[in-house]
Amino acid sequence: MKASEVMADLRSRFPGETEYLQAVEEVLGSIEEVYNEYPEFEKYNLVERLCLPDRILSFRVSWVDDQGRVRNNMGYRVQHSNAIGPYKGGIRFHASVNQSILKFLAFEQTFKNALTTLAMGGAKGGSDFSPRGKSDMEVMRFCQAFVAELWRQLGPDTDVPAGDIGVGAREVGYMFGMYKKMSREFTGTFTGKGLDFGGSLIRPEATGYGNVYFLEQMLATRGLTLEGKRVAISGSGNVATYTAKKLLELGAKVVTMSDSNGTIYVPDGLTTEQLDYIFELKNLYRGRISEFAEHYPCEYYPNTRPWKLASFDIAMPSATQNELDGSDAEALLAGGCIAVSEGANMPSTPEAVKAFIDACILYAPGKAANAGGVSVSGLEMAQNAQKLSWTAEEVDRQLRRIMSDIHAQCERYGRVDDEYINYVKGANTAGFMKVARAMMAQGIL
Ligand code: NDP
Ligand code: 2IT
Repeated sequence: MKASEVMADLRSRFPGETEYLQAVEEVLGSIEEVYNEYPEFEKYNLVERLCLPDRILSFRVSWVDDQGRVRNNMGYRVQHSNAIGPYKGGIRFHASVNQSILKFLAFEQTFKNALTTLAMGGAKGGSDFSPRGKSDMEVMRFCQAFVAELWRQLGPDTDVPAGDIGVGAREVGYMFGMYKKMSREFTGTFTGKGLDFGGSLIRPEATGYGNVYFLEQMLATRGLTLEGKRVAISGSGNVATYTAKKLLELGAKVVTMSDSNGTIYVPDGLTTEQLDYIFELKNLYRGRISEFAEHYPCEYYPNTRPWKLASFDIAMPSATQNELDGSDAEALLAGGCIAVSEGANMPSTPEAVKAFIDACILYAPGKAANAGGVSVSGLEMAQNAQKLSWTAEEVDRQLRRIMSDIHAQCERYGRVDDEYINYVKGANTAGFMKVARAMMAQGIL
C-alpha cells in the first residue's frame, strides 16, 4: 500500500481514534519523498505494518479506596514496535486516557526513540485513573493493582515503562516495587526510579533540560541565543518546571506557567525563588498554579491558556496534546514569536503546525525536542545493566550529545535551503528510516 492509501485504510478501520489518526497523518505526510525512493517498502507493505501497533493489552484495574469502596478503572499498554530495541515508553494516569491517546503516544514514541541513537522500541501505557485528590495509600493500591495485571508483559529486555502525565517518582516507585515482588527479580524494568534503587541522576530534569538544549541548537542556526528572550511555558509539571529551571540558568525570562485550571503571567519573568516555590507547590503539596498568584501577587487567568495573553519570543508547550491551536499559532506569530519547541507530545494541532512551517520559524516537534527524557531513561537502563551509577555530569554530557545528534539528524533530512530547516520532516524521516531499515532486515513479523 502507498502511504496515502494507508491513511484512508486506517481512517475506515479506526474511526473516532482522532489522536492516533492525527499522529499517523503527520508522519505519513513527511515521509512520502523517501518512501518513494525505496520501492521494496511497498512490496513488504512496510508503512501499514509500521502504523499498526504490535499489540494492545487492555485490562480492568480494581482497587479499594480509603472509604472501603471498590473502584474500577481501565488499564492499557500499547506495545507499538520492538524493531530496534525493547518496548519503551511512559505510563500516563489521567481521566482523559483512552486507547486512541495511548496509540498515538506509542506511535510517536517509536520514532522519537529511534532518534535518540539508543536501542529502544516504542510503547505507551496508562489508565483513566487520576491521582489528583487521591491519598498516597490509594495511589499505592492502584499502582499495585495495575502492575499485578501488567507485570507478565514487562521485563528489562521486553518492555520498560516510565513516567508521563500523572506518573512521577511516587507512582514509578510503587509500580517498580510491585513488579519486583511479582517477578522476584530486581532488574531495571522501570525507569525514572528513585536514586536509592537504580534511578539515574538527571532523569527528572532530562525532558525539560533536553528541550532547552535542543532549542539552543535551533537558535544557533540563526545566530541567536536565549539571553533575555521572553518564553511562554504551558504546564507546571515535570517537563514544564525543569524547562523553566534551565531557561533561567541560561538567562531567558519565563513569563507564563499554567495547569488545567489557568495560567499565571509574570511580565518580568519568574525569579529563581519564585520557581523554587512552584517546585514545592507542585511536588510537595500537589497544589494549583493559582496558589502562586496568591503567594506572589501577579496576573492569573482562570481557564485560559498562555498563548494569547501577551507577545512572546518563544513558546514551549509542555502540558498535553492539542493544547495550542491554529488561532493560538496566529496570535504567537503576530506577536513576533521566533521559536516553538515542544515539551509535550503533539501539543500543536495540525493547523498550528502548518502555520509555524508556513511562517518558517524555528519549530521543533515533540518527538525531537522532548526526546531527552526517554534518552536518559535509556541511559538509566544502561547503568542498571552494568549495575553502576554515573555522575550527574556524565549523564548531562551524554544528554547534550544526544540532543545535538537529534538536531543533526533533523538537519540532515529536513534542511530545505540555506535559511530553513523543516524539523517536522527531518525528525519524521530520520526516525522512519531507522525503524524501516530494521523491519526490512528482520522479515515479515
Ligand atoms: P505532569 O503530570 O508532571 O504535568 C502535566 C502538566 O500538564 C500539569 O501542569 C497538568 O495540569 C497539565 N495538564 C495535563 N493535562 C492537561 C490538560 N488536559 N489540559 C491542560 N493542562 C493539562 O506531566 P509531565 O510534565 O511529565 O508531562 C507533560 C507533557 O510532556 C505530556 O505531553 C507528556 O507526554 C510529555 N512528556 C513527558 C516526558 C517525561 O519524561 N515526563 C517525556 C517527554 C514528553 P494539572 O495538574 O491541572 O493536571
Ligand atoms: O513521552 C515520553 O517520551 C515519556 N513520557 C518518557 C518515556 C520514557 O520511557 O522515559
